Amino acid sequence: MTMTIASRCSPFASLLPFALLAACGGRPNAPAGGGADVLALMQARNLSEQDVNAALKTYTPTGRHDEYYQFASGGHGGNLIVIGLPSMRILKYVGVFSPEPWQGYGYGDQSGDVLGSVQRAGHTLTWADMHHPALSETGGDYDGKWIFVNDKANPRIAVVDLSDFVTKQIVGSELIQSDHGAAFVTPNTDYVIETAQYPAPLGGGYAPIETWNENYRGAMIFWRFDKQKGRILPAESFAIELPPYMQDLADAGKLVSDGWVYCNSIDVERAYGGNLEGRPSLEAGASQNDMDYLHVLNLRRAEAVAKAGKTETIAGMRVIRLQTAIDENLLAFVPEPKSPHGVDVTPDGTAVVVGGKLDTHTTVYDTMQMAKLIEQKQFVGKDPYGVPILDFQAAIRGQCEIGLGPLHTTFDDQGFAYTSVFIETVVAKWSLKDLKVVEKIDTHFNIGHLVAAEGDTVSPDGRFLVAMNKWALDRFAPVGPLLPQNFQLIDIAGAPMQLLYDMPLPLGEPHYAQIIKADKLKPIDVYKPIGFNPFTEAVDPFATVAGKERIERKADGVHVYMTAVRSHFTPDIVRVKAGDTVHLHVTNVEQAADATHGLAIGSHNVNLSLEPGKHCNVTFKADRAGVYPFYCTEFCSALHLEMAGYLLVEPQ
Ligand code: K7E
Ligand code: CUA
Repeated sequence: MTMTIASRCSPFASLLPFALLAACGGRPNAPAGGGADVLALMQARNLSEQDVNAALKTYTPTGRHDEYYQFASGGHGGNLIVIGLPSMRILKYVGVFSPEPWQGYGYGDQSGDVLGSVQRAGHTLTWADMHHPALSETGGDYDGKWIFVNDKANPRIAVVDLSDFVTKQIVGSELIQSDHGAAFVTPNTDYVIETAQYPAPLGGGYAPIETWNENYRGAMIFWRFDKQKGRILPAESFAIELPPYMQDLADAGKLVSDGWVYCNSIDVERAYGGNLEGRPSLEAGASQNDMDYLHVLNLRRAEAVAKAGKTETIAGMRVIRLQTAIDENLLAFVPEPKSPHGVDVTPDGTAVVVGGKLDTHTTVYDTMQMAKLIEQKQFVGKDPYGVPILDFQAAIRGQCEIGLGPLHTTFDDQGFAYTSVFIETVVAKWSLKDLKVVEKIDTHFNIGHLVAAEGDTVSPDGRFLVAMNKWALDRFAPVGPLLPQNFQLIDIAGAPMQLLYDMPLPLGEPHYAQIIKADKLKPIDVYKPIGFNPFTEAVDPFATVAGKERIERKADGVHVYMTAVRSHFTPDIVRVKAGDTVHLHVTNVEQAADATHGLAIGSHNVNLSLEPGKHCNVTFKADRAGVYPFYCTEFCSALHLEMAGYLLVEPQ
């Protein structure tokens, strides 16, 4: 029998969300079947009105695009995760600090040069501990052009180009041995900030840990970014030496506070562990004091000091020494409560919010007041290194009673701040006006970072917030002892906040993410003109034109000029001699969107992704005689399986 949706709806009408009621009322005679039998579905799947409401807010039908991109750090995976909001569908993993086979990233084309561009202590690095993505900004607002990410373990910064979602540059300095306060950009992306976390002798090298106070140091690097070139300019970058406290997160001032930089520190106790050597463990030693120091840096002045040459070059980096920073009045400290973590500048730039991990408050510092006190040199003391200290009470606007373990803060468009509260495992929404909590929502479980749509810009969007939870516990089907992290999408458009969606993140601890309006991005769909090399951003000198394919033996080896097109490689037989060095130059000569080919050569670790128009170069040694098939790794056409050939390595 056929029941109308209206008759099914009526007994539960009061339970139904608005959209369903509208459907019921609007189409009283809609036939059952398909998706019409909503109540039966709700009952069968044991879904509440709240569940259905959440589903309606996130479900994105086929062919419809998401309104926002979320760029999340891939944590240990060393790649960047691109997620659509509100659907929470993963759109891409971008290879950054780790090889990414699907993109051919790190497998021989020039991506290998990018991936391998920074070695540390003589080691090639194949992973990273990525923490904080930072979208490029113009006037304090995301401009959708680039995104920067850091590697905490092997201090590096990468530049990802959002025109093709490809990593174009990785830089790193031996000045520091770890980072955490990275990557953060200044409001016009003049600089990308990278701050060391664990003090060590500047520039590398050994010093006894007992000489921590004298020989160990922190530093903040300001990597100069050139928007024309889309590249960091190491030669124009500089650093500021800092005392051996563990500098934590940082943020750049904006609008009224543009030109200032704020950075937390932990371990002003200067504990360095030694729990088998008669000293307290690092963690116990580092949490003795009630206050650590918020670092306030005058970037404009630092820039001028660096320009005037008042620097010392250490490990190739121009460094403003600590004494110079003090003499030039470009660094001051303000006490901040117990083991601070997040430092987040408000959208209007007038305040900085700090969360103390062992505190129950967020502390709101007044940026203009601090600038005034520093300019007037109204200091109340000095640290052991002579850095001037501001009075805590004089520097703050107030504190908000949040709950136990506040970490990070993000903002909406209505004057509210949202703080992740780790120990209490909630998001606390509070008013920047009167510093009062208005609402809390549970997270599952133990939230780390959180991010609202464009929440760290001068013009947040509100609407959506994502809680990035460290623990997932029972939220997903069990997968063994190593659990994914849990991204929870929360609707913050109205009160109360509503949990919409749980998304497992199973490849590393993402830490931070940013959310940008989708229409700010204008990615290309093919490389133009044909033969374009994404890493040099020009037509490659070895680009191969259809009809000009050839194999040439030269002094440095055998050069193969190859094209790929549905559904063949030309040439499809490559003959070389054992011991030859082979230089393969492959151009995908297609311009149809999504007509991607791959090129894999067995036993030689050669794996290219050839998007339409793209050119790749790869060099490898054919050192062992044999017959090696090569083939296309993307199912590009009906005759994809036939898109293959042979590398014939003849004995000498
Ligand atoms: Cu995990 Cu920003 Cu590195 Cu906090 S950090 S949670
Ligand atoms: Cu080309 Cu499959």
